[in-house]
Amino acid sequence: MRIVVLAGGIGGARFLRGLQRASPEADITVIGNTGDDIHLFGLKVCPDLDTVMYTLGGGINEEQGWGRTDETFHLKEELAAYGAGPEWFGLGDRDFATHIVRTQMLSAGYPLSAVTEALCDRWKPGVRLIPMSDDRVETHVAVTLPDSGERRVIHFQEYWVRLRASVAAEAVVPVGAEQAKPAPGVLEAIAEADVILFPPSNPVVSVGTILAVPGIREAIADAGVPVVGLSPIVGDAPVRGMADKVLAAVGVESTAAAVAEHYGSGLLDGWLVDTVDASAVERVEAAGIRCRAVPLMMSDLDAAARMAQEALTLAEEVRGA
Ligand code: FO1
Repeated sequence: MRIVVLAGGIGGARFLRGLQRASPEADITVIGNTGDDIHLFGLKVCPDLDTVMYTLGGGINEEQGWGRTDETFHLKEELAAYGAGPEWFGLGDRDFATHIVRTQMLSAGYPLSAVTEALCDRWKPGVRLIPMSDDRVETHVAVTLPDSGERRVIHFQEYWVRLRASVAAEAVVPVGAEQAKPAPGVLEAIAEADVILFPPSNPVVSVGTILAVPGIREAIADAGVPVVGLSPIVGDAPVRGMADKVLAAVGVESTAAAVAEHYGSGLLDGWLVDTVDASAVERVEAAGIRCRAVPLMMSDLDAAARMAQEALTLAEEVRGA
């Protein structure tokens, strides 16, 4: 079975580990979000691609869900000693190697998709990881700074890491998305998929950014195969991260049903909500999206595998409908 997954960071990566366990024979292509990318110290950092690559490749810092295991921060300390900022983004020594190799290859003219393939040769994640685009897309957030009251547009990473999403996101803009083209292999993977999954990633800055690349949303809507998503919101709050903050920016309430409606029945055929949101099933089905309430907390690999299996089961129900 060919499965295409639109993945963001931590939630998407953990779901993928469960999907591999649930469907070990499946041929999985991951379309990775690159809107979180940031250029630091002359290097291109791709947080969501690296989180998928490290998580499935066995190198992830498990508690954090990002960055490497057994990290040291000598480079970070030395850079800070020179006053070379920013200091708020925690790049570890092992992680720096990934960004150096990536930036070297990009500078030699390789597209991000080829670079990602080369990095995955080392990590062997067991999926094909393709960036949503080879073109530069960087999500920025409009905020009103708490101390000065000044309105600023800042990089997503500054909003998420430095400000801890502590202020309202007044607008979320994937800069460059309109001009971006799907990376080689993205549209082909969607066209050849037997099922397409939206994991519990951030519906605005992760899955939403991937869908903002012209051609991807249309390809999924026209794929003619079941598209099933899993709610990243459980009990009106995001399981992890700050999805509620950016959902507010796009006028979507932080509920499992509202996220399904946000994706829309033109895109989604099925939607899994957590058992605590069982009351949402009726509203989602009224929106023309088949809905089931199942446990959605990825407390461990077995739980993630059960969720993935539920999504595949719902996809078959939808296919047969
Ligand atoms: N998240 C943090 O909360 N603090 C950090 O210092 C931080 C550093 C970092 C370095 C590399 C990387 O790939 C990810 C990193 N992240 C950090 C996570 C990152 O902000 C998120 O993983 C995604 O951008 C959102 O999913």
